[in-house]
Amino acid sequence: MSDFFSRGFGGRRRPPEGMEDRIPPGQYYERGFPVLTAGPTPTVDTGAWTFRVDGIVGAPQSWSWEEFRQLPFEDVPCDIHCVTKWSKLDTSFRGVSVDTLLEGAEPLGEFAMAYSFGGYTTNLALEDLTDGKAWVVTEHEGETLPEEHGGPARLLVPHLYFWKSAKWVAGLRVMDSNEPGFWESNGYHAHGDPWREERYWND
Ligand SMILES: Nc1nc2c(c(=O)[nH]1)N[C@H]1C(S)=C(S)[C@@H](COP(=O)(O)O)O[C@H]1N2
Ligand SMILES: [Mo]
Repeated sequence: MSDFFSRGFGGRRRPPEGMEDRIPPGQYYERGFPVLTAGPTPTVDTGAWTFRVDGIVGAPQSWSWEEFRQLPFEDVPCDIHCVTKWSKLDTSFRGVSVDTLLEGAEPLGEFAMAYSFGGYTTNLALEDLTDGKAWVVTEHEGETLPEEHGGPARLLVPHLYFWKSAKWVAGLRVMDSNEPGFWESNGYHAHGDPWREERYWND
């Protein structure tokens, strides 16, 4: 009965034994994969899709869908943490490391704005996008990334709150200052480390 009620009230369940230390402060264990989108879901046709690295770079980059598919893909097992307090453990994605995408671009700034089809933006320090910490992913748990979760491609930055993982991502614009993106302009923290509870601008 208590199991029925805890599931009935939004799935605020305790994590399985031994996984408690993987839930950051103030978060709860979620078994599902909620969809959180501000505004309508854009339909992005892979025929028209490109991914760009632009802004202040020595050599701007652009890949078509077919070109992107030729890049080296990696499996990314991870836990994800949404600022609305759900954490999903032991999920996985597959995609291209941002290290690979920045390789030929010669970034000349320390920050980037991830921008999406549909207009969403989120800012990140390059330090949080490099050294195996961020990917542009096209698969989730062995399946094509569903449209509502950002397909055909989304940014994945699992060590930061999930609003940094821009769905329908179209590119990274390198910047010399840390300009706020969509949620960051609306009170969310510039950095967003779930282990430090960097939820809102004054946290
Ligand atoms: N383009 C775009 N990306 C986005 C969002 C959005 O509204 N638009 N929402 C963000 C937020 S707040 C979260 S928590 C995650 C949710 O991803 P999901 O819907 O796959 O769970 O996507 C992030 N990326
Ligand atoms: Mo979120």
